[in-house]
Amino acid sequence: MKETVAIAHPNFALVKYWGKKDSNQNRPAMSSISVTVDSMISKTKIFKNIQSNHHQLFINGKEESDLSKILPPLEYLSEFSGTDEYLVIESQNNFPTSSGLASSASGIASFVTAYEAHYNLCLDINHKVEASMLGSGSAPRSLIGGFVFMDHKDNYRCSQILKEPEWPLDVLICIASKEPKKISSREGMRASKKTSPIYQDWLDINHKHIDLALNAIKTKNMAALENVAEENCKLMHEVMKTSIPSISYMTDVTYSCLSEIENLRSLGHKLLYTIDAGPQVKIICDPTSSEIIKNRIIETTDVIDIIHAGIGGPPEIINES
Ligand code: 2P0
Repeated sequence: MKETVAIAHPNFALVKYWGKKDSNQNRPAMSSISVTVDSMISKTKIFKNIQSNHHQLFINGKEESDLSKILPPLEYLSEFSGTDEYLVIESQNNFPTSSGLASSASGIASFVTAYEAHYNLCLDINHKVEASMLGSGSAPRSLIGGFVFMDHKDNYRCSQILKEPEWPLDVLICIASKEPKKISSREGMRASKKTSPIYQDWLDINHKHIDLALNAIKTKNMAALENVAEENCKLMHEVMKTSIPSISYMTDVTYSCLSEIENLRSLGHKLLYTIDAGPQVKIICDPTSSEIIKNRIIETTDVIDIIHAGIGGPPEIINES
């Protein structure tokens, strides 16, 4: 029986998406910019389900009862394949799932890539963006390697700002906890849009942050990228905090990483941090500083682990024999 396997990498936003324009179509209310990382992988295998007459999704070997993220992309793509086959979808992550490490983005991007190849569809990027976005608003960015811009003013067009080898930075993912998050991004975004008094300010500043980050990336200006990415990150977490109920994904371990980052900066290391919907701290730095930064964070904080990644590429089909 035909099986198709694809891999995709997570991406971390430097200008973030937090809030939807339209929940039904899962459309972000703002543009975003991200970096795709290489060592973290979602691997998704699909094949025809001959055992039952419904789709089945397994994540890390466990069958999921909630198919709400996978069915919308699947239904969208089945318009192109013209098939009403039921599928088994087996997805595995080599990193903690649902804990602020963008497993939805890489999981959905790997599924869309596998589906396209399984049915020989040759979709253009805009259709793959549309399919991925129906599953997760950050997933289209994982369809592309390097630094990626998702433009909400141009129908969510996703484009590459720099290819992965063009600015060879390292990404250190400091794992503060492997527990799944208690409030999903979806619930959190809903609460922020409805209740945060600074949600409108967050929307209003998006355009400025996008311009600053685009310019910083194109000119490979680490200091300028640090300023805009950290300001954007702090503002998103302030939007979360001022929501009702107040949302906080950070823990004491997160804060101790931030304090060590300031120490490292005062020693002259070039680095920036970002934090998403989870307690993990992602550090982007010059590769010459990676080992020192890693050792210092391990020595001075209670992080469980640090994943050492580089800038990643687009999804790939892999043959498993
Ligand atoms: C981002 N995050 O831009 C932001 C920053 C988390 C914080 O996109 O509801 O899993 O499936 O569209 O994409 C995480 O949210 O949410 C996210 P849905 P998603 O990376």
